Amino acid sequence: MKKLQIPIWDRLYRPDRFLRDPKVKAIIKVQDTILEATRKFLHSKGFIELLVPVIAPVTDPGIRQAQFFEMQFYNQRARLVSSAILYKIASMIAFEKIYTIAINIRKEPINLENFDRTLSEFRQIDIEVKEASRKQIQRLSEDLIIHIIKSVKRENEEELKILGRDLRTPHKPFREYTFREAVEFAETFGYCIGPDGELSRDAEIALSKVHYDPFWILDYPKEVRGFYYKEKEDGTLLDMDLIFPEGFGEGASGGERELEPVKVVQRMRITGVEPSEYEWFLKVLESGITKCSGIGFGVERLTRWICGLESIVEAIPFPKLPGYLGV
Ligand code: ASN
Repeated sequence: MKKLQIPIWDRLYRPDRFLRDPKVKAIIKVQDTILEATRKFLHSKGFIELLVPVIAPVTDPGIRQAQFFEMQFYNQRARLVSSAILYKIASMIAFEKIYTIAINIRKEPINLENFDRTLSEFRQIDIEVKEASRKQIQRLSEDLIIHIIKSVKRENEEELKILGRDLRTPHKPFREYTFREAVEFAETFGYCIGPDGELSRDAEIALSKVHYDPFWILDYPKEVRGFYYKEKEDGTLLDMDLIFPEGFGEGASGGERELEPVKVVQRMRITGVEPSEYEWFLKVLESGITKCSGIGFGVERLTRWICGLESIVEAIPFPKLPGYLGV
């Protein structure tokens, strides 16, 4: 990973100082290729782009230690949307394959350690497919990642040279670990599960450092993830995280959805969510969606990995860091 070229405070508050920098321009051009390649690939597979809101009465509660930003929308209490998940699932009423490049806003804890990969405002390439299994979404994601990398290598030779990034095209299928196996692997490096039941950030980075291709972690425990993932008989979830290699860590998460209203309400209760707040979403489920699966890739995390950047701050032109509004 390359050391941050421009001080963090300039990146937040002085675009006049950094926007002309050749490295910054190179990153933004690579990001443009990533977005264009994503849209081209998904359209070629029959996906349509769905626009989703930024303000809503409720949003995705499965955002781990982060909280929501609340706001007043006329005389109603509203939230800034933390993930497109509810809208992706709702769209399955009418569509087979959708994607959205959605803005996600999360009140992440202010923690200087997180500045390498956590933003309060970021984008996700969110994908949802009717009748698809988790496995099908994994294969689609691998093809998408490989397509993006090949496009960047073809179109951004000069930019990659400026960034000093030697980008390797990954081989598919990507390696898979269950959450249990990943924990056991991390234990061999001296890490254990954090108090929140998740692999700690350091454990995940340690695993990421010993891989040269992205890899999957499957079957997270049901207590630590959102109510929208389907539970298996052994009590783990039909979900997955995609971990980028070389120490870049988590880059995407998704899974097969729980769509049976009774089970969704049960899972809401387990994860401390009040079902009455999600009435509209439960009505959507009651109207009948049989099966769907999806995934969301963090655009800035993908950019960070592809460009080989030390900090996520460099992977977005006008960053919003936890606690720092910037410009
Ligand atoms: N994008 C994730 C998914 O598709 C959900 C999330 O962002 N919390 O499952």
